[in-house]
Amino acid sequence: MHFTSLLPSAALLALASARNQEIAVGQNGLTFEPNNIVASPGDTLTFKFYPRSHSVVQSDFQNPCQPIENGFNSNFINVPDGVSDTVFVLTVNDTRPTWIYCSQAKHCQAGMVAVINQAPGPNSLEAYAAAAKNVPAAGVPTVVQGGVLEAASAAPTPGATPGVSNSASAEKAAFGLAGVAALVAGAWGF
Ligand SMILES: [Cu+2]
Repeated sequence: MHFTSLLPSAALLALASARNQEIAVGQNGLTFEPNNIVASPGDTLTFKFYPRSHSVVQSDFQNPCQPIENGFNSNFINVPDGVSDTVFVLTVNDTRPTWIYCSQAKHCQAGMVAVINQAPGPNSLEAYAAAAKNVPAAGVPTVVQGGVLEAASAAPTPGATPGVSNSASAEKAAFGLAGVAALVAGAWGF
């Protein structure tokens, strides 16, 4: 086997192992569930919104409840009841800790925060939430970026990309890879 032929295979393997996780936004009070998310590069996170109006905004540890430049932002998703028809899909592209808050009113101060890939040490989700309590006002970015707002019916399904065991699942896997590639192309920058 030529070395050059190994590279596409490795890339395909990495994509084929990508997983999607769903995060409920505001389903049971001012919460992200789960709020301590562990994800690998290539994985997707699908945020589902519950009443009445919440957002998913990227922050950093040092400045809780404040957006970072070029960070992801879903804007407010208004949901009268039930669950939103719109979801916000993020593609994880590295393993660095990534901080999330809801920019609505004082939700961030009340603990509506989350982390992707929390690292061991003092920069814990608890420490972020504690610091958030003292923030006078949350920052409210207005440009949707860093992720994709899409119909819930079109969003990735939870779990692993299907294995290639027959022609039907092969088609499904190919579709999944195309979807992941499209999401990777739209992934947020740091
Ligand atoms: Cu909220």
